[in-house]
Amino acid sequence: MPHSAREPKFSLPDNFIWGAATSAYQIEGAHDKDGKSASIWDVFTRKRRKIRGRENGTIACDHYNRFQEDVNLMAELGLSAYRFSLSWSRLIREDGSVEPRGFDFYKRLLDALHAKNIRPFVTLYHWDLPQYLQKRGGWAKREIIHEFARYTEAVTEHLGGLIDNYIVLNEPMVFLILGYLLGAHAPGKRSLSKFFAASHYALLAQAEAARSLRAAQPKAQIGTSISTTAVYPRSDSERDIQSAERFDTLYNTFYTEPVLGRGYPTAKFSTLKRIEKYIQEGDMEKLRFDFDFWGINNYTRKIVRYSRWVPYAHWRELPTHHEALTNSLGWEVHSEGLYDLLKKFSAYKEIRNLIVTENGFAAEDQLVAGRVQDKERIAYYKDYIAQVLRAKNEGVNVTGYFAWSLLDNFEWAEGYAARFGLVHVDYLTQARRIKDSGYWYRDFIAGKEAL
Ligand code: IFM
Repeated sequence: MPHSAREPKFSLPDNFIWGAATSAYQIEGAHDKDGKSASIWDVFTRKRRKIRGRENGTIACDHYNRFQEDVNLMAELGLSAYRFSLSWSRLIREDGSVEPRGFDFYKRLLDALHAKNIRPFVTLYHWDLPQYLQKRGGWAKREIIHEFARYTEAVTEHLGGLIDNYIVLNEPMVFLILGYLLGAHAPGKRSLSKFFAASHYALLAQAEAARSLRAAQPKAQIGTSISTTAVYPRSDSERDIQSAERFDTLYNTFYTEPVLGRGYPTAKFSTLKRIEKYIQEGDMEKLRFDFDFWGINNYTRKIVRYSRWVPYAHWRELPTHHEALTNSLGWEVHSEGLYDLLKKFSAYKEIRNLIVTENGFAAEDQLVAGRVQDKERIAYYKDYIAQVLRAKNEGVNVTGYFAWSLLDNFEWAEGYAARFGLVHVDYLTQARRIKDSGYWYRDFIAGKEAL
């Protein structure tokens, strides 16, 4: 797509944040450089039959060495913000001391972003726990609360002057269900008791870290990002409705309502009561935090029919429309779901502000004659962004949108085949090429492309 010299045709909401997102393990590579120790993903990807194509993030997009080129691409796209995560195992050594070379890397990245007027949104934890902490039980041990708080303090001490926007956790539901219950993600555990313990401790750690951020940087905006799925029952039958409610509870509200001071939502899903075993006196107060914003990550919806296994298992087999458009991972495209979710979460009186911190489309894109013509992704972005603006126009306090992802990257258990980037990465040469969707996003942000 040629560079557009056209004049803006319309104006977007004032001060709305238009960004793109990534995470450390998915793009950085340099898995053992400059004192970085192994994370649980470095270890998990070595296990057999866990990752499609036996791939891993050892090199990934080599962002560690190419971050300046990537920041230049962000500037070329006209992004006003960039969301990325810090690699804990780059920053804190096993003996608890800090690794200055790791902090230097993020300082250089943050400086490069500021030099281009791109606001950093920094995620503290996007799934890559240091392996030395996993050996001590990881999220399933209460001491993780203290470890996470110490790591957070080191971040504000060394990088705080360069960061105004924090996201504490990325998608607790995903790293806890897939990591501790289903064994599909690192650390590969399959245990109901570990899952409940880890869920409770992750929420306590989240609030403790958020309080430490607020104490160190009272003016910073502090948020956290949740994975969300719009859920609809397949019919009006009581059994379908109840299954959908259980699904909604586990996938949307289990990690939200307690933080808002409403307790664990066990009424609609009694199995969740098992978490009570891990609650100590004072915990329910401690895991509350009044976040400045809630990050909504959304890709798809689920239509749920009754099964006694919903939502524990068969989560991939839940029915979608046969004729529905899906991405290359089989996730149904349903932009109205994002609108419904923004309405749902904004209805909580304790939630002040929402930011869409991830949304995007996976495809097995091909680079043909130097160009990726990803029409389906452009259509996806148009539809989903229209729903975000619809919610905003109706009064929902949503103040930003981050496309997932800036770059094609390591899609966890799915390896590299599913590409989500606005920018294509050739993993053999590390050459970057802006896709048609990237040019579309650039022109849309500049007010030159309508939805
Ligand atoms: O790639 C992931 C990301 O790390 C977390 N949210 C969902 C994305 C797509 O699966």
